Amino acid sequence: MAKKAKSKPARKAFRRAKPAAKKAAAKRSPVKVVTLKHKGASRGTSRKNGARSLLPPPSKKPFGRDGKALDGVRILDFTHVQSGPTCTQLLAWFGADVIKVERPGVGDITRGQLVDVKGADSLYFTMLNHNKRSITIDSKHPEGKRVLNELIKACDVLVENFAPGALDRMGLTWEHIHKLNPRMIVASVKGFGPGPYEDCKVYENVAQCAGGAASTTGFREGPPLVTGAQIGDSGTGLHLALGIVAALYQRGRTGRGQKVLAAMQDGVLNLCRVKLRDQQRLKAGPLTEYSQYGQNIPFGDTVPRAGNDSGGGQPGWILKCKGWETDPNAYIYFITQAPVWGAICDVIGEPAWKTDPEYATPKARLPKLKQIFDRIESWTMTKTKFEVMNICNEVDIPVGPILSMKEIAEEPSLRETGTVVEVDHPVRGKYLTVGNPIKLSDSISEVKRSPLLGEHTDEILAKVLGFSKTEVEKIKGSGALSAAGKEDKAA
Ligand code: CAO
Repeated sequence: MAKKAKSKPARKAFRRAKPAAKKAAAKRSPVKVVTLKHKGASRGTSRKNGARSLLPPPSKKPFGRDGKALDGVRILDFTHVQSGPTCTQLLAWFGADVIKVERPGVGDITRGQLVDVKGADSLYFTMLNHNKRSITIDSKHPEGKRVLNELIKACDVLVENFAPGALDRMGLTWEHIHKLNPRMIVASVKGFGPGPYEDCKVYENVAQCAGGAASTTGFREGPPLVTGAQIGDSGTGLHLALGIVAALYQRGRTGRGQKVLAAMQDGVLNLCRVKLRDQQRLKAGPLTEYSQYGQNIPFGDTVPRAGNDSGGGQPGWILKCKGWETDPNAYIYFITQAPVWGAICDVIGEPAWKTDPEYATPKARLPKLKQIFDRIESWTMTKTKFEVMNICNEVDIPVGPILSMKEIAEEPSLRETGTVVEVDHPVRGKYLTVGNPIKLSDSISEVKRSPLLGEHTDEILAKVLGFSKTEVEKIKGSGALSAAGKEDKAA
């Protein structure tokens, strides 16, 4: 767990502590609270005309035509299921050469999960493994280990999300990897960080529950709920990707790799940060922006589920729109943002509320939010969600239509930005996927189909590792690249 910021006297005591005591304290927690120095005081940041002097002169090539952000970075991708593959897919979209190592015969378990087209890789797999190359290696076979060692020497980053201890059981300990390649960054997703649960296997919903999302999601009177957004898996993959890019940047200065850990519980909690904020605010009294406050329902000693209340200081709720009786998504999220309260009153036909002291101020409105949203809903129910969207946006009222996955898949603007992309696959044919959600103006992402199992085995052995034809045949003959250790005729 992160160490609490020290109070002043405690900080003084820490400074006075003997070096050995300091070392021991630092060992207990990897998190160090440091005092930031003034910019000018730090070394190695000499700047000329505001730019780092070590940088090359700005490229003259047009934006988007000078390679990709992570060109030259090679990733040994030992990931499976969702969390790890999300991370390496992002790195591949930014230009890294991602070599996915898969178990011979079966590959990533998701290739065969939730299958919709017989004989083809599932959408579960294809949508998480774009822009990668695939090589099959039995990591427990002696020849397989030899190939892996060569890959470790040839790559910059190893990414894995095996169950705790699995990488070590393969013989790929940090010490082993670091000895072979001191520049290697070893990045892992695990369910939990160091502590009582560190040895547990974890899937998405376990992380949502352990990270505080489930206890704060749903309606107060109902059970905890998990969300459809994969904040445990994809959310942690995103955190890990940032850690890797930061480690690569640091390596540019230090020349050495490091371990990067993103624990799913930590990632979810980071995304639930506002709820830990509210936990502490409870000491100061009820959480007035939660609708249970307006309903005179007392608060307990922990953050309650807030239904569709907005997380910030601007009250919001999901309201019915025209057609809600038959369309499960004919709803809109409506925010009664204080600066546009006047516009809201005009739109819903309650102009007197603009000056009525019972409604005119956010404070006066707080205890009446249910009644106010009921009145707004009586207006939204006369319009479709898109009509509400158009009318409200004209006058700057923040609202959001509840879009179904069908509507998102068909939305032309998402196609134009490359956020929703149609990809062609040699076995399954055309399918839709989510492209890179992060847009860089000088590193344009193209979405390339996911690899077939072992599709690039020969290419990687020969071109990346430099094995001769004879050596490749020898490795294949050993059975290290094929299922159940049998000789591999066609990897
Ligand atoms: N060759 C030989 N063996 C291989 C191999 C290869 N190429 N790739 C994997 N294996 C082996 C592993 O070495 C491991 O063997 P041991 O148990 O003998 O060490 C075995 O396959 C199973 O790996 P695993 O334990 O990681 O997989 P699992 O299906 O049992 O568990 C999961 C899956 C996700 C629960 C677990 O990997 C995990 O907790 N990962 C960390 C958290 C995480 O990322 N969760 C998100 C998953 S997405 O919802």
